[in-house]
Amino acid sequence: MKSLDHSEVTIAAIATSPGTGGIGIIRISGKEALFILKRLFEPRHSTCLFESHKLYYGHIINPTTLAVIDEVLAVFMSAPQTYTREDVVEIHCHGSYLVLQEVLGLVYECGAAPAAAGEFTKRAFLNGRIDLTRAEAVLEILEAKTREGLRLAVNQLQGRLHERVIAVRAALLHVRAILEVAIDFPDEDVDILKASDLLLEINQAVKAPLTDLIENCDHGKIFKDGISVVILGRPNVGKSSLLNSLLKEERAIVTEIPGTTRDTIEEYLDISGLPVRIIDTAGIRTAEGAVEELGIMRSRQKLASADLVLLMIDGATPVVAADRELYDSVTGKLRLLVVNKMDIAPPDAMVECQKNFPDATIIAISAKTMAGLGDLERAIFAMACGHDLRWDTGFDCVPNQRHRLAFTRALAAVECVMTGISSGLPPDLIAIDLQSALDHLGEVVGETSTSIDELLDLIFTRFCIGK
Ligand SMILES: Nc1nc2c(ncn2[C@@H]2O[C@H](COP(=O)(O)OP(=O)(O)OP(=O)(O)O)[C@@H](O)[C@H]2O)c(=O)[nH]1
Ligand SMILES: [Mg+2]
Repeated sequence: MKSLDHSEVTIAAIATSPGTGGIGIIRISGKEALFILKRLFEPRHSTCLFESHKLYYGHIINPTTLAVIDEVLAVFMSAPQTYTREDVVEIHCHGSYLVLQEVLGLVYECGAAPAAAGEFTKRAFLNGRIDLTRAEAVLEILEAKTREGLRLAVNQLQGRLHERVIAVRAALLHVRAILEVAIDFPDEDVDILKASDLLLEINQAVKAPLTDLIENCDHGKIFKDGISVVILGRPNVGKSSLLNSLLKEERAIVTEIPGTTRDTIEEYLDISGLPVRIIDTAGIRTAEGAVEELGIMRSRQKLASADLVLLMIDGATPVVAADRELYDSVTGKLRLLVVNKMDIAPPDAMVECQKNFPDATIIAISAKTMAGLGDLERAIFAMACGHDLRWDTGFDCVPNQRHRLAFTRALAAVECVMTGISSGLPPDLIAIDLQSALDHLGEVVGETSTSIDELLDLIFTRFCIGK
């Protein structure tokens, strides 16, 4: 069978998230989009001309049975002013998932193929509407968990990263032009830059910005990926109360009975732009039953994958050996000792704690009155980020791991270029490393001489269907 070029196949998917909503949108992209719409859609006014980018009211009809499926708004958007740069149709149905499935089924029957994950955005890239960094930014916007993560993703979608890569590439192309002159006219006394000037230029226009981009990735990554924080402690110290207070909702059950929490409970928090997955766990003790034992096992599993552990003790009761043992059992992770119930703690509670945990960073709180929660959030942020709370991280863009790898490889090649120039290597040999640096930068934006099919699959399958 002849393999079809992507542009020959018209694709369709439900573009809104699964579940019931006010409206649900079916998106169709490709040459057949309008034809399919015309087969299924009965406009209210027979004069409907399907003008581009105009919304029309009407009904979706099953073309075989003529049954009315839904009352909808439909829009045809003519290429190239569309998300994919192909002809695009969107059908705005009622948000019942059943209705959407039925309409989508009819769309398929009329000739569309199911879209793969990320295929709309992939087409936008393949048709040259966006570069690869912007395509990835779409995914980052969908996945952003905090305002800061969103700000970074939007910056990337607006092309900040792309611009920076293009600037570095332009500088490298300039160096290549100089080398080519040297290759083409080896015996001529052409006016090319001195080696020292050339090295200076590469240092400023290529090496420094690449190093900067790699550092941005290392320091800013945490604002995109976030951290996982586990609340650990003996039963009844107030772990679930802390989770609720941080979330400002009664998420977990709180009682005075030790052993209340059996399963782990996970929620997301936004601490000044830092995405924090906070996990409440079952109190650690010798279990009184199979269910509690399983819960305690889960607590320990969560502990293994945590970045930071809040070891909680009850400030109203004396510190016991089990508290210290639990604290010591947490190794290789960031740790904070949280002393809870300060509202009913005796006056010497903190002195006692400091005596028992001289090595710990201690935060005193009351999950009940919310006292000290600001200090706790600041401490979590400072531990995770290595600096104090700031609303704006100051990054204009934060490359992802794929970009970082390409930048690191490009930087290594650039260093070879610099060594080559300073040691007077023949220009045609230097040009090989230079081309390699250019290729690695090309991978970032999606312009490379080598095949990038695998790379594209890797990137776009992380998307949801319909995007
Ligand atoms: N006075 C006071 N009581 C608190 C505070 N925090 C929690 N408590 C009480 O302590 C009891 C236990 O609270 P939980 O939040 O259920 O404790 P836990 O650590 O989740 O307990 P387990 O799930 O059993 O491990 C409840 O009666 C809470 O109301 C606090 O800061 N001050
Ligand atoms: Mg609990």
